[in-house]
Amino acid sequence: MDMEWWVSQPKIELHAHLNGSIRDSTLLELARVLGEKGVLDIAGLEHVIKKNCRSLPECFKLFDLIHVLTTDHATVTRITKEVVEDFAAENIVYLELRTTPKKNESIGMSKRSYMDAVIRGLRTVDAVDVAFIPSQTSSENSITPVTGACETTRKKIYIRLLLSIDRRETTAAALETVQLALEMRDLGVVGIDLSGNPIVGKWETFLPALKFAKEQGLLVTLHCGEVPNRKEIQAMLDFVPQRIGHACFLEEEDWEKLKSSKIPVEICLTSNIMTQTIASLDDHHFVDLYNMKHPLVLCTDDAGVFSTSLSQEYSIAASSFGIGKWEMFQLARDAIEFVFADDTVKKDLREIFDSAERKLRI
Ligand code: 6MZ
Repeated sequence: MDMEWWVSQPKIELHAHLNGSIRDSTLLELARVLGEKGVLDIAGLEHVIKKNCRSLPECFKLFDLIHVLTTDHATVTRITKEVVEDFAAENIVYLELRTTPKKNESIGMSKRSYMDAVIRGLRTVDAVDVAFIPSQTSSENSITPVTGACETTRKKIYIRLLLSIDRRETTAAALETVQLALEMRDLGVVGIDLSGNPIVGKWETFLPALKFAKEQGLLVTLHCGEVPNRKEIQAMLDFVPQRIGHACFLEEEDWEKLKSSKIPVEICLTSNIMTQTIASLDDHHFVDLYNMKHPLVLCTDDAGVFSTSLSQEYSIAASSFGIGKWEMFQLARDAIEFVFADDTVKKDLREIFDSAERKLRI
């Protein structure tokens, strides 16, 4: 089956990091601008950005570099807009975009102003209808599509935001992010993610913030088992988050716990292979989870950093695991049940999939 097919089917993206999803061309442009200003030595930088396969530690070095390039308000707004346009262009109908609110006092950036820049980006997307991002004057939960482009070429995309806690952060910083998420609920923030370099930081540091988030009704997803860390994996599963990402290094007992808990897993095939977290697709836990009908959703993780797209992830899963068109369509549709948005959005998404099923004649 060709890529055109995977692009044409509606899809749901639940694990996408904003700064990992930036277009290569934008990153290179930003690097060149800083290079010309003498702020950055760009010798070899293009090679780093264009490199195709990097280990997990190399990835986190790259993220530090990306953050140097992107962490000012105007750039955050720009990349948000571009990332949403890119996802919408390949028929993602619901996107949960996650990002780590950042502070940079030297340029007057607070976690709140960083997030305001993200929201501005969402409001300026002009190729699509961004649904459910309330405008300043609208009341909570009102649907306010951002309009401006020609109706016939428009696609509709629902966006929700997750605020990420970086594993480098302190308990106080993590609590600040949760507090911010609560303040921004009216602006499409629905939950909290725990991410960052998995060999950095301790579970106990983040637990108070994650517990607080849960108590306040925010939904939580955790990067779980990206490296072998038995104690942490067990503690994460005992926390019973609403979803987990990756789940690569679970041992037998953890699998049992995961399977009986029915916690949905965000699967990022290319990311796992590129970072050498999983040796080959033949060894990927997708197969086992899929065969036993465990809730799972295919995601990109960092479409820019790993040069992939959600359509490509669908294509890879279908060809590597021998799954047919109809089954892949159902896999995408099943993800509606794991989104962090409310029932009205879920109902709308079901209708979108029903209508696509009729049109595509699967
Ligand atoms: C863990 C990851 C990640 O938040 O600046 N991030 N954390 N594992 C991964 N798998 C490879 N990919 C990305 O987006 C970039 C940040 O997301 C997290 C890292 O903290 C990275 O710095 P934002 O928008």
